[in-house]
Amino acid sequence: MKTSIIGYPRVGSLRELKFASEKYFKGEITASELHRTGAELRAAHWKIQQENRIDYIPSNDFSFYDGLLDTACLLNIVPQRYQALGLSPLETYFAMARGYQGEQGDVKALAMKKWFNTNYHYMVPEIDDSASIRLTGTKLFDEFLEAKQQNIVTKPVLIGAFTLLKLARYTGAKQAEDFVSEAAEAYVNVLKKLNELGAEWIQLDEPQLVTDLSKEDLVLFSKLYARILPAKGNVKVLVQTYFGDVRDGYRELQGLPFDGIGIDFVEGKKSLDLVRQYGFADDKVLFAGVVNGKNIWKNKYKNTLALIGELQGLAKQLVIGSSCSLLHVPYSLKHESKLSADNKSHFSFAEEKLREFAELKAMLDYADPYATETYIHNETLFNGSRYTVNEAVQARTSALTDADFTRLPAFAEREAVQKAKFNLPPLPTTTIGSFPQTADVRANRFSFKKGAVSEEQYKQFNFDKIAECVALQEEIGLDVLVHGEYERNDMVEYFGESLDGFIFTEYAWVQSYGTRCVKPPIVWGDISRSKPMTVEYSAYAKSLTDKPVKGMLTGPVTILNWSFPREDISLKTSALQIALAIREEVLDLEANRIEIIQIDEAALREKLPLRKSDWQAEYLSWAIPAFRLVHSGVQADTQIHTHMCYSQFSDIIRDIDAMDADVITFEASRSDLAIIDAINECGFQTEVGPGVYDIHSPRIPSVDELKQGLNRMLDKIDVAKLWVNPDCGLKTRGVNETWASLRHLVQAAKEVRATL
Ligand code: THG
Ligand code: ZN
Repeated sequence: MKTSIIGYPRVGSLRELKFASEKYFKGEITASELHRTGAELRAAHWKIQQENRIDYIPSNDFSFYDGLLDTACLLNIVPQRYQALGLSPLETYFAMARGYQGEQGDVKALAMKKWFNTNYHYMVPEIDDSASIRLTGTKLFDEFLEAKQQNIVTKPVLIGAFTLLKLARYTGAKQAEDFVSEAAEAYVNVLKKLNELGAEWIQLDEPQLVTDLSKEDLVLFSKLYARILPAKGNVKVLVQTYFGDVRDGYRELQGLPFDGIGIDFVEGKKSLDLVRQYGFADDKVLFAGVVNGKNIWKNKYKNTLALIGELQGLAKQLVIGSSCSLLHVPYSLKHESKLSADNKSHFSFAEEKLREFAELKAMLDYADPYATETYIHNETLFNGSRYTVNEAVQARTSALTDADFTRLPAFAEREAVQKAKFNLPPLPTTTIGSFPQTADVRANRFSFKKGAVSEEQYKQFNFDKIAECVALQEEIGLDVLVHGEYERNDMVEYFGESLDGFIFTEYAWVQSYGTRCVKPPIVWGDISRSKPMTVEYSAYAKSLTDKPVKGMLTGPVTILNWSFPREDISLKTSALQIALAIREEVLDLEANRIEIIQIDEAALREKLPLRKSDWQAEYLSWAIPAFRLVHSGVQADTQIHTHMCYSQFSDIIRDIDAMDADVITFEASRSDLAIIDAINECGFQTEVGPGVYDIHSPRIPSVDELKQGLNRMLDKIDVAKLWVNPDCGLKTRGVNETWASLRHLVQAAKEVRATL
């Protein structure tokens, strides 16, 4: 049995690429030193795949920032404003990724978006009417040759033409359809070049195929490949899909002259049925994703062998592989010194997944794989429950009734009570919660973790920061204050660390975008709260001011979405357990005079299923109630806020309103005023704070521009419902720009109020 990997993580097991890139950005190392780090990582990654006898080892899965950005650069999709900077190719690439401010000019970065249903972000290629899509780059070929020099004939990978054209943003009149011939020609030239270099296969990633496809989409796909595939020559073309099944395009895929089709049998609910029903062409290789590329749990060989057994009967040529790129899992367990042996025995990160392929391959060489020691050992791992059980928690989640999900009195009555109580001016001003995590804040946390400062010293430092932050917020005249979240690393890590049922790693980093990584907590058992998590800091902030102070919590859906979930119980059950734990925190905050409580659901939109038909049944039907469960126990005069980071939720606007928060703040400062129209049209009851400026940039917005923004919002939104705030937390911003921007924000609100 042959094995294939779709892609491997690239940041390095100790985040070597992140540190090298950041040094390069600061001018501390040269471009060639950065290239050397890249080459070392690639060599190490190829070698370990080779050691595990992987037959189809990918190349060009490496990236200095993002694979779709690499594809855009390979194919000359570089907007004029970046070309005009006159920088080197590497510098132009980073200008697109991160923006550029310097002697050559001042341009913003390309937009960034979530990669399908993952926590990874890609850079959105931008295509204007003057764009000329053609093969101009060499990265794909360079890395193929680099591996070849190391005696490894790789399978180069590239994002396919369909996914590229669908994910790009069109800034002129031309649309995807207008670029079919150019794009096809560019991929034809890629194939020609790979023929010259002696490549055996190319993997074209087409994850867009697992989304709901229209007739036009299928026409676009077929047109592109009808032009590209005749140029194959001696190179075999694998069209690789992942993150779901290809129910809308299965027959088109079978009908086109692809040599291999990659299908995900882990996340693809209908994948097996499709192959059973329509068969699989004898002249094509089925690259079957049978080992989960997103979870961190050991593969259960019993199930995988059964699946492989059935697939062998359905497809004449079969290769097994990961369900998606291993980019979405951490590197390796080898650096983890604090996890118990028992914990570790159940985990499989990228390196351990390679080992699983080596084992599957070895087992399948035996007439009876089920008699192998490898198999028997694997089975013992799944005997009995591995997870920590908390019967009280299970009893509480199963005893929930409708009343637990319903806050009373209803919104309109609460709104009146709260207006009378808080007596805030019209257009009240606030922030999303976090303030700059400056070097001293990080250093304090780091010293505490290392044991260099005591818990008292650690806390005192944070208290001093809070005092400074509250005083400044009062001085500039914000209406609803926050404590600043100096005690938190990542918001999900923070709550995970404070709750029972999660466990933590030291090095299990997963790339989120560019050089930025997250270290998701792992759900290891039933979740509960043994002690208050945020009350001390919020109560301290409240003791310093007469203004309302917002308590800051992360909601159950976001905590779960940004963790590695357990797989023996439903996501719904885990979400309800987390919701009950956060609910206790909400009630404790309320008991400690915190009258406004924000429960962030930053990631609610992100895990909305890729297919519309799954939205309600698989997700919203439990995600929205889980949020309601958190706050349904508070008094009418406690005000519940929530915050969402991705404002593309026009399509689920009613579900958002059904979260039944009192106020929602969200990102809206970019061109995205569509959401304001949606709010206007659906009779949204929740009060809203669409961000009036973009915190993802260091730019300080002027008072005039903020006033204009507010006035535009007032055209559509009732003044009694509108809040004034930045579009997200200020954690990644600098101190000076933060306070300058907030001063302008308060000033703008005051000037607009005066005109009401
Ligand atoms: N937390 C988690 N996931 C997220 C976000 C988050 N996904 C979406 C979005 N926010 C991603 N944004 C970021 C922003 C900053 C960082 C990571 C993801 C970041 N990471 C540090 C780094 O890579 O240097 C490491 C984190 C740390 O030092 O604690 O800055 O907010 N879970
Ligand atoms: Zn946000």
